[in-house]
Amino acid sequence: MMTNASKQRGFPLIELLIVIAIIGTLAAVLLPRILDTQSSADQVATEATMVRLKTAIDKFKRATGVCPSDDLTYLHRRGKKPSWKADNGKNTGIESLVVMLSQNQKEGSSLSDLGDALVNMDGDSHGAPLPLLDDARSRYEVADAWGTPLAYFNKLNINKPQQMILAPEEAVVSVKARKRSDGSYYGARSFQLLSAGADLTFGTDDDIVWPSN
Ligand SMILES: [Ca+2]
Ligand SMILES: [Ca+2]
Ligand SMILES: [Ca+2]
Repeated sequence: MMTNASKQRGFPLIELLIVIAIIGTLAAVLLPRILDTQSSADQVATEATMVRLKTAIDKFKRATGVCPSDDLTYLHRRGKKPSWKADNGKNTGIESLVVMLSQNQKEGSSLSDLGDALVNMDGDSHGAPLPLLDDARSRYEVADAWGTPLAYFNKLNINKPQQMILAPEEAVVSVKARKRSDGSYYGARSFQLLSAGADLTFGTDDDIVWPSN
């Protein structure tokens, strides 16, 4: 036969279970929102970096008539033999953009203030200083807010996949420029910047593309 004492001991347990259930429900409701807020802040930061690069590309285009190359060849074509090291074939598009923009003030723009957004995931070296980048010799990429290097395609090579290393020691992935639903490339007449987005993977729905229309 159940005593009054054992009945009373039962109530706190039920209350505890109810409290746990409430906390669990709250966490289930609020956590995705908190993560969403962080994710959209990262998206805004990534778009700001892209706008920043777009502004620099526009300046380069006004001064030279072309968009920066994505294969480190543009200065070759102008007869200026660069003293930098040969390309290792990885992350070359975005590296080429950084190099082109960092040659001189007339055509380019200092990217030094990008700070932590300047990464070198394939660990290569430029071999010569970049005048507008604090004499950096690392062959930098520009990363999105999640730390993944952006992809940069010049219109001339927009249909060529690029080989990229997205984090140190990771395998090489092939990255394609993003297409609209009608099959045309975003930026087909100029250039395309592409972020892998929150899932850190290129070619998925959360990728962020510039130009975006
Ligand atoms: Ca490289
Ligand atoms: Ca690099
Ligand atoms: Ca993605």
